[in-house]
This record gives sequence, structure tokens and C-alpha cells, in this order.
Amino acid sequence: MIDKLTASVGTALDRFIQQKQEQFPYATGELSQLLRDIALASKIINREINRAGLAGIEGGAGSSNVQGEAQQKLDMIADVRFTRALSKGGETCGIVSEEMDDIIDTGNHHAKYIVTMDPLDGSSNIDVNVVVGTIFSIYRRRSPIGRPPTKEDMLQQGTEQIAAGYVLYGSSTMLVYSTGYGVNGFTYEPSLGEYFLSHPDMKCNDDGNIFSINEGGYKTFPEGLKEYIEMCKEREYSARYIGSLVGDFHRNLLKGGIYIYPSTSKYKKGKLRLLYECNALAFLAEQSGGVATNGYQRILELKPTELHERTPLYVGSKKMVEEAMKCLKQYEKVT
Ligand code: P6P
Repeated sequence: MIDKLTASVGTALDRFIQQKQEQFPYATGELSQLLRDIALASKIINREINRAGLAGIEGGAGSSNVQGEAQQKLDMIADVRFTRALSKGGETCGIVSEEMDDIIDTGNHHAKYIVTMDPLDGSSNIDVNVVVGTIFSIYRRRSPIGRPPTKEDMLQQGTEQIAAGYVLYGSSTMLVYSTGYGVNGFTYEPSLGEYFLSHPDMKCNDDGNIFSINEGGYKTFPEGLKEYIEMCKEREYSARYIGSLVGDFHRNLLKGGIYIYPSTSKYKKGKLRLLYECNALAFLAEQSGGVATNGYQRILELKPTELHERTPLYVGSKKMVEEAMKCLKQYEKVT
């Protein structure tokens, strides 16, 4: 059993990745390089975001993605930056991105990994200077090495993830990721252009008193969910909703809490995407002691059938998610 690396706070990301790799005698370094490629792209995007107001790159790009959602200029910039970094890095044979309808073939057909990503989640918040994030998952390809990536490579359930993480472009920029041996958080020092370990071995509190949900859709919520929300209010929990998934998830990871995006009248299957939003956060939630479900089933065990399919998401502190599920189930029996 690989014991968790207890690297000291302040360890540079590069050193940390190297130390972790050395714990695996048969590691060939490809995953390490892929993580470095992601970190590099995030540094470039961080710079773009921080100057968005001055560089005329705020606002809509005048196009929409496969979901019919208006794309922001920075959505497209982030998509290009990540795709370019992963293609040039050589360790990824294919990418699924929220911003592109089909699989992106990087041309690296001898690479053994694929990446699913939301290059810039919550990008509409940039114009109002609110936190945004990048979300990514890494899987081993299933198709034979040497050929183009296939849909089968991409439609893997979340339990197959080799690694997953997010970048949070907030009051500070952080990279939080897991390779299946716990969750570690790194804070970016722009003057040095490097990430440093700031949050080793992150743990999600078993319980919490923060609930994150857009109650604008309350009228159309499942009845059991309404019951859970009323219970949170009875207990005078804090309602916190940034409208940026990575920001809400990160706060709940640090302080305890639950984030819910249920099925609504507008999004029957929920708004969030399974392949490049929910699976990654579910992986991190479980790796830090939390829980992630669609209200009934473990997110990581959902079998994807479409690249851009959506799912309801209940994620965060174990006791809070389990209590919400109990309300959903109890109410279901009644109706
Ligand atoms: P609503 C951003 O568009 C996003 O995908 C998540 O980051 C965020 O949590 C959610 O949608 C916000 O959606 O319907 O509350 O505006």
C-alpha cells in the first residue's frame, strides 16, 4: 500500500509531482508530464483572466457551444490554451471539452491518456470579477495505442479516473488535484510563476452547515429536495451560492457543506455535465472523505452515453448529502 506522501507545505508542484512519481517504481512519467502540462496552461489562463478588463477579452464571443450556451471570449481562449498545451505536451491522445461538440484528436496517437475538461467554468462571472475555474479529469485510453481516440475512450464512468482536479481563479489561484491517493492543494505565486503546496491532504468535513443551491428554481424542485432545504433553514444553516461551481465546491471542501444542482423545469437532467464537471468533483469529494450523488446513485458509477450529458449533482459533506438523499427517497415513497 503506497503510504500518502506527507510533503511539507511550500513544496513546489514540480517537486511534489516528482516525489509522488518516485513512490511508484513502474511509473514512466507520462502522468507527471500531463499534470505539468495542465499546470502550465492554467498559468497562461490565469494571466489572461487577470487582465481581461484591460485586454478587451470580456463578454460574449458571439458563438454558442453544443449546449446552446453563449460562449464567452475567455471560454474560447481557455479552450485553445488547454488544447494547445495538452497537444504539445504529447501525453494526451484525445480531449472532450465543454466548448467543442466532438472529440478533439490531438494527433498524439501513441499517448495513453485522454482528458475531459471544462476549460473555464462559470466564465460569465468574469465580467463581474467573480471566481471562475477549470475542471479536468484524466483517464487511460481504452482503444489500442497508435490509433485516433474513440468515443469509447471518452465515455468511461468516473470510477475509471486516473486523476482529476480543478484550478480556482479567485483571490488567489489554486490547483487542487488527486491521483487517487488523497487531495492536495497548491497556491500559485505569480511573481515566481510556480505553484506551491499550501493545502496538503485536504479533508472534507463529515458534516457542515452551509448549503449551496440556486433557489430561483425552488418551485420546480423535487418535493423531497424542498423538504431538505426547509430543514437547512430550520437549523439556520448559511446559504452560500457563488454561481460558480468550482468556487462553491472549494469553499464547501474547506469548511464543510453541500452543493446541489437538481433537475429543474429548465434542466430536466440537471445543468451540470457528467464527463467534465461532475465526475472530477465527485472523485475529489470521495478522495477527501465526502460524497457525490445524483440524488440517488453515486456519480462515479453513472455510465455515460453521451459526451455532453448532464446529471443532477448533490456533492459535499457525507452527512449532508446522505440527509438530502434520505429526504428525496422518503418523499418518493409517499407519492
Ligand atoms: P445557475 C456556471 O454556468 C455553472 O455551470 C456552474 O459553475 C454554476 O454552479 C452553475 O452553472 C450556475 O447555474 O443556473 O444557478 O446560474
